[in-house]
Amino acid sequence: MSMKEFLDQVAARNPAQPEFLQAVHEVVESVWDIYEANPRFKKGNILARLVEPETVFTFRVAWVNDKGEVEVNRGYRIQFNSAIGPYKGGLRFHPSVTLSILKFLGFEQIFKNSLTTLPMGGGKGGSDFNARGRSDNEIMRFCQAFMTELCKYIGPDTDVPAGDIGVGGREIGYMFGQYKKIRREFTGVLTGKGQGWGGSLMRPEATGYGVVYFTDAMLKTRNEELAGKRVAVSGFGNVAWGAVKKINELGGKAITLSGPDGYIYDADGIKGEKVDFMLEMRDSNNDRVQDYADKFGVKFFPGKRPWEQACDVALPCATQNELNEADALALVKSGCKAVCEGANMPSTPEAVKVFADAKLLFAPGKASNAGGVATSGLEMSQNSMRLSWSAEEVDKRLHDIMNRIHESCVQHGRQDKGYVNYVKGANVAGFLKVANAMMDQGVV
Ligand code: NDP
Ligand code: 2IT
Repeated sequence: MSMKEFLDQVAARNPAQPEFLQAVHEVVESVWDIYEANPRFKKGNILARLVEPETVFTFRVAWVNDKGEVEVNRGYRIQFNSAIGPYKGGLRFHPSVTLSILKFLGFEQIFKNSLTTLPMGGGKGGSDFNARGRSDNEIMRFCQAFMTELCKYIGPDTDVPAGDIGVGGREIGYMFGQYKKIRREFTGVLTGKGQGWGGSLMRPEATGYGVVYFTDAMLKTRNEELAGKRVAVSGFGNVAWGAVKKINELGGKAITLSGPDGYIYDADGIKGEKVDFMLEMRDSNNDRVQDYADKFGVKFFPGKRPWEQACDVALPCATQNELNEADALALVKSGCKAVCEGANMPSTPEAVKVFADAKLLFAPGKASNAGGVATSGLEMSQNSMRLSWSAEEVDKRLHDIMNRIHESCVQHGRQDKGYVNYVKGANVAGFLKVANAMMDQGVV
């Protein structure tokens, strides 16, 4: 069977799942030559097994809002692959959530988790719940209703969810409380917990810090560093916040943030109290980045994306497909040297091609944003040992893991004249470990 035939078959089996098919295409294109060259993998029909989730749960989430009305949302948990460890991956609460989006995220998570070097399988879940304008009580009741069903399928050695868009420390707290009440056990069943009750220090910062460590490692391959660089950041949530903090620490300057309403440009750099204000914006459930412009008197560009600003480095940290071909061309034209994905699949396939053709440094999210789930893995270790490490200890491990992921990408993605194709490198390195584990475990 040719690669095209294989991909056509996957498309036919998964109609109306464009994001999932996009993620599958990228991985299959990267690993097809290795698959073809390895009769063992072909005999085991590894790729066909990999694209089929082990289990998919969907469930009704019914709850009562503050007006006394009954609302109904749909909940999901995709348990994609457990070849190298218990399912692990975040929960996303956003009105755009569909089965396709969660399957793409769960599929990406398999290879990302493999790259971290920690024993975690791939999973993802969430709901089409819209947090905009909700009271704290409504969020609590929704989280409780969601966990009342989810708690049947997860456990510290089975499946360990965490946060993603719309799910942060507050939501994890409400869900953990409900899990504990129903299951009568205090275990590390969720990560991203509060620091007084089993959460790891540095988990909130970890994804953004990891993205910046990875960016710095990429720049060093070309004898450059982050210090002194102008960095365009998108999003204003958890990942963007951690990235901006670390950009400042390494001497770079973060110049943009974005939301569904547009983007802000801050020529002085987003630093000091402005970084703390990002947390306020995120917790306000307001969905606006314009508040930043109003408060600090900087320019706001409604309905636009930050990629039109000249920058040295771009970190897309909001959501999937937020950077298209035209954006990529604009970045290349303005002299951008590195694009490092903080979000999952923020660049469209056409944008990725522009970056590859221009041979600029481009890191796919499954490698560069793996610091979040890696630190979740460190939280699981601390929970199992019933002790907690210092912030320095966790940060050091995170930094080491990001450097090792970078090395794996270089090892498997090195091409002509020293150019490193990080997409290929990440996919091949992530795939090999999982495929070999699946072969060892037989046809299951
Ligand atoms: P947050 O909820 O903290 O922030 C997400 C940001 O993206 C918000 O600014 C949000 O605005 C915006 N956003 C979400 N959906 C859309 C949309 N459809 N159009 C435009 N903007 C949108 O989430 P995180 O920072 O945790 O996640 C950001 C990205 O990073 C996601 O792709 C996530 O999968 C990825 N990621 C997260 C990790 C983590 O540890 N949290 C780890 C690795 C990757 P709003 O919600 O107001 O629309
Ligand atoms: O996309 C991701 O890697 C996450 N949202 C983090 C998952 C986790 O289990 O910490």
